[in-house]
Amino acid sequence: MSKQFQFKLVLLGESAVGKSSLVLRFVKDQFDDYRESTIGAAFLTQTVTLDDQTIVKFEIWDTAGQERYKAPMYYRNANCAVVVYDITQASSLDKARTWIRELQRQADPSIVIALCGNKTDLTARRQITQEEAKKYADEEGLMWFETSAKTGEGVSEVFTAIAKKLPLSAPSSRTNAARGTAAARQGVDLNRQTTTQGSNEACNC
Ligand SMILES: Nc1nc2c(ncn2[C@@H]2O[C@H](COP(=O)(O)OP(=O)(O)O)[C@@H](O)[C@H]2O)c(=O)[nH]1
Ligand SMILES: [Mg+2]
Repeated sequence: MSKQFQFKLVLLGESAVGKSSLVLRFVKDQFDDYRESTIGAAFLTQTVTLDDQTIVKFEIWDTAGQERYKAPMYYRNANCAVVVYDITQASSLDKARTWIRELQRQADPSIVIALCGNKTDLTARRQITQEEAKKYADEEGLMWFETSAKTGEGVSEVFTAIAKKLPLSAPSSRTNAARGTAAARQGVDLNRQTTTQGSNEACNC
């Protein structure tokens, strides 16, 4: 019999770096060039099967820039965070560093943080080298990836690697299950406060 583990994941990063597009690619394997920007935050779920025995379910909170002051509600109790930058926008890595500093100070100390450089299909416009981003990630002890939500390159690898890094041992899985329940409750509250979509079935993000 397989075991399912549930974790809360939050996406953070400057506006337009491709957070919603990464989620759409991961959850529905789709990409939309002309998608509307996220209002409030969107909530989706997706599972990753690690092996016959182990399924990791992500509760994904996709945040939007306008909701900056509400961000702590989304990263509080998060088990993992994907901080996204756009490899064609140098300023977006600065913004990612700011998010990471905030997570390191304010989020759960055990949070797994992945830094993700998106839009690798736009190589001709690259402003952030792999070396620069990787060096920073190594210094801070972060996981580091590059992706293209447009082509799908590297996207599932981000979530699979995070799933493998999360603690799945018996004691911590109980903790995480408890956190999952708390996150679900928090989700209900957030739905009232924002224009959050309630589930991936209803989500147009
Ligand atoms: N070329 C390219 N465009 C992307 C990629 N990911 C997102 N975009 C585009 O970038 C814009 C912003 O994406 P969005 O997902 O809304 O960013 P968010 O504000 O961070 O959620 C949209 O026009 C997307 O189509 C990518 O990997 N490659
Ligand atoms: Mg968005």
